[in-house]
Amino acid sequence: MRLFIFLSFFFVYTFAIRPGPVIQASKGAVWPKPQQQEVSETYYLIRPHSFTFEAPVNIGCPSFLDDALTRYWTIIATSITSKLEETPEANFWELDDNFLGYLETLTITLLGECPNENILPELHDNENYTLTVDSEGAFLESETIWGVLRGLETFSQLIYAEQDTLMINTTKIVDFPRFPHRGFLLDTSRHFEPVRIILQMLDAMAYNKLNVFHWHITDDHSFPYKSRTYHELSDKGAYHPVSGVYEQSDVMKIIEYARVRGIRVIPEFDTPGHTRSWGVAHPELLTSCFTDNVANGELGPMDPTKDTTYDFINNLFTEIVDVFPDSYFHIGGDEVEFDCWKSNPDVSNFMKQNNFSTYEQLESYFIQHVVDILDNLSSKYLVWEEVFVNGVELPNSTVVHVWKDNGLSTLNNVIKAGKYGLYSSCWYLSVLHSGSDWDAFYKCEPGLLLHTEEEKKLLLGGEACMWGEYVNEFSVIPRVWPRASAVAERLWSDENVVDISDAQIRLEEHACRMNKRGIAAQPPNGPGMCF
Ligand code: CP6
Repeated sequence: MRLFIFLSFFFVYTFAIRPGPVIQASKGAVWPKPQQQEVSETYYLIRPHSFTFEAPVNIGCPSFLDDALTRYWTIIATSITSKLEETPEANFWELDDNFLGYLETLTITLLGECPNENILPELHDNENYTLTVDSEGAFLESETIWGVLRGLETFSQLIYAEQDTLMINTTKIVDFPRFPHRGFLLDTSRHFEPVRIILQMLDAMAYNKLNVFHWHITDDHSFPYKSRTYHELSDKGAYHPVSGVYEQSDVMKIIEYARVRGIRVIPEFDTPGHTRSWGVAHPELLTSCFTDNVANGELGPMDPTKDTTYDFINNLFTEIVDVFPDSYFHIGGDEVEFDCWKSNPDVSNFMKQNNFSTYEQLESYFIQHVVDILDNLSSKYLVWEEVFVNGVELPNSTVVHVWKDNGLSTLNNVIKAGKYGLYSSCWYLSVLHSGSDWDAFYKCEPGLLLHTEEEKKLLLGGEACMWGEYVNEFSVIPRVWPRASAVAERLWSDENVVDISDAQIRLEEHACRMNKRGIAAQPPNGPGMCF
């Protein structure tokens, strides 16, 4: 009977005349595509409630692996509805030569040492893993807990629902990321995004093997970070002093939630431009703008001429480096508007005294101070491309974040100068095209101009950027997912993984999979339905 029902579904869906073409989803395909995978026709069934992980927890490894196993057990157990508690009738499946029986466990082996409980994810962590499902069972091996996390995600994606049971095909996967920095930027200044939205973003990032949350936390429009040192910044500069701020406890929660998923949190406090919100509580930080040599009441970028500006930044950044444990800090430096500086007579005098002939030199003078502050705090940093282009002296640990149109040549210059490069020019989630637009993100290749191995090593990866002007808590998740998944595959998978029609089928499944896990991803390919 079961066979009959199954075949009739198959017949109806495959051969019946349908009203219009629909992209069929794959089943149990992995997104982002693993570096190497062989799949065969033999399969196991899984009874989710008796399925177990056999893992290094037993030998006293960090409890966060334990938490990861609970998370993935829940994902697997809830990926299909109620009927599952009943044991599927074995008789039917046993008719099938490809049926290997029930998979009861995934055996996880941590090949390297079990790390300290408080270990943080870092740039250049080893995330490699191998995953084998064969007639002997299922086995996940990795040198590191980061690789175990990536392998668990892959394992959970291999399992698919068929009728009212869970299945997994035999397969052999050898996997590792192409790039070490696979980021997602979220702007929480143009619109405030509640903590629960950020936590969901981190879940979705883990489902896509993205490993850096770039938190563009402040900008012109609001200052939602509640500082211990200068709480007036958010008291006055946030949209709301209570409901529009991230408390210290919120920040801790986000960092920890990310950490146990193998995601770094890099804060950005953008200066000297994009700082209008700082000026609500501290107008003295910003440059007064003049009209016809009279102050007109408007404020521009930070005032680069005053020592007090740098003292303030030093105090605030000392706190930030303490609060955010990642060894990198994004110090911004983008889109500085010069009109206000040009209008201000004190700035003009300061430029004469220092023999600056261009405003780029003044901007560099400012950033050089910020860079010195970070060097003193032993923090490494990322900067937007302008900082490099303007010729600020930067140590080789600096990451230059390329964002402007035609960024490939800038990226090439960055790397030729021996600096690390990070790419975002083609990955603006705020830029919309009608219909399906993930393929443009997917087709973008950041490594085109790089040839030697040395050059390729300096390209750390990229980030999908969600600027916040036109998204709020109600729209940001479907705006980002699954469009950012296209970027995630470009950054994880081999550069030869460029087949759009293969990606389309897998992305269809992946978006549905995210939906099942509670992520409000939008449909990537037009008409269809998730099963
Ligand atoms: N905000 C900040 C922005 C942008 C940048 N920095 C931006 C610029 C151009 C586009 C999208 C976003 N909104 N702080 C540039 C890095 Cl198209």
